[in-house]
Amino acid sequence: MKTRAAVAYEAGKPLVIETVELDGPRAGEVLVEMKATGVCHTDEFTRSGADPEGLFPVILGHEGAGVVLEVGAGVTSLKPGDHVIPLYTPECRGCKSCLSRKTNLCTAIRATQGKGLMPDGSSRFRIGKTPIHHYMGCSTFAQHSVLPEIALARVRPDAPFDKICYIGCGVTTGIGAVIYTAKVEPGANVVVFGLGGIGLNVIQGARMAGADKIIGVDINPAREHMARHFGLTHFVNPTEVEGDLVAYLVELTGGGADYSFECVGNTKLMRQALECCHRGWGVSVVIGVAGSGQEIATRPFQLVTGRVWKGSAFGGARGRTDVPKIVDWYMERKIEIDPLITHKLPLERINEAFELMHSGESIRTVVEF
Ligand code: NAD
Ligand code: AHE
Ligand code: ZN
Repeated sequence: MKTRAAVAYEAGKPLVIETVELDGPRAGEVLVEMKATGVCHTDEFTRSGADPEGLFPVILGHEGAGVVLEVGAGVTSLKPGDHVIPLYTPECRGCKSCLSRKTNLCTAIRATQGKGLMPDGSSRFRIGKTPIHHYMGCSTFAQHSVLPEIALARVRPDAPFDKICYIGCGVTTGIGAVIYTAKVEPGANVVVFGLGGIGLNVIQGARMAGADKIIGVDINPAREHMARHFGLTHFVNPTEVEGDLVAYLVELTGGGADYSFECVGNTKLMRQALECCHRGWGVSVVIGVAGSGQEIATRPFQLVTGRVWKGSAFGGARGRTDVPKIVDWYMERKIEIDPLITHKLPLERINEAFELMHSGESIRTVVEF
């Protein structure tokens, strides 16, 4: 079949709207009609050329929601008409990682996914004879995409696509990092670096968990208002802090944060996030992804004295199990999404979403098909 997609031909260049050929679903695969997709900073990370795993040409996008049109042989858990959210972290429920119950990082198809291919080692997308890479197993910047059955969460049909697409990455990553990865407890003091599409969901998760102080650090002063709406108690603009930011945060938290979260992708901030944690028990969670060649550093003393450095991918959530629950939370008004979707665009204008991200005007832009 033919479908419309935004194709990234080269690192650092705008996406190009094209008609592409899409082959139907093979065994264990599902054809999805995408209804909406968010644009996450990770799409920009790869588009820009900073991603060491980046491949071109590619159809980016990993924050979608849509409807099943067709299923391949052997697919049992989904049928045409089902509403689904694509999962860049699949859940096969049979690999060593899924069975361990220690991680959400299913390894069933990670090797081919990282090469921009379906699990059988081929691509379903092409233009003429040129194959186009899949992205994070999702490629939601296309009106239709083919995904493995294990990479789709079935969700309730009354949930609006233009909001729940954000649960495909940002909402789950932010809230999940608080409740599944860090397991923040009531009364904890929390520091969040970066109050964008992820950090604001960390704030929302911290409030749900019953945190006491929820401190947000961002160089964009416009972020304070939205963050307060989601539960922020103290806003810190590092450009206005006299002296050392870490010392300032330790003082503000009465000895150090119980939990901190880095939601920018800046290795200097990752160090500050660790070092502002409380001696003896503070846990710092790295969420931001940093470009090729970048490394984190700290004095081993920081760890010897009891601070813990952790990472979180997709908020530690098990996609097929947890994503439908998070959709329920949204529908039951236990979590809020609507104010975070600051812009909506048609696919033809998707490049404007990256401009809005860079200028700091948008929190999330959603593209509707
Ligand atoms: P975003 O662009 O919406 O937000 C980034 C925020 O960081 C902005 O508010 C910006 O003003 C702020 N910022 C920039 N430089 C700063 C500085 N020096 N000090 C303080 N604040 C600063 O991005 P996002 O979509 O929220 O993504 C954040 C990061 O998380 C990115 O690196 C993204 O790739 C990553 N991410 C990781 C996962 C995961 O599973 N681990 C999932 C989604 C996104
Ligand atoms: N390709 C990058 C890794 C990027 C990364 O860490 N991605 C996160 C999701 S970001 C979503 O917005 C993730 O899930 N990582 C686990 C995994 O298996 O990729 C690089 O640096 O090589
Ligand atoms: Zn993302």
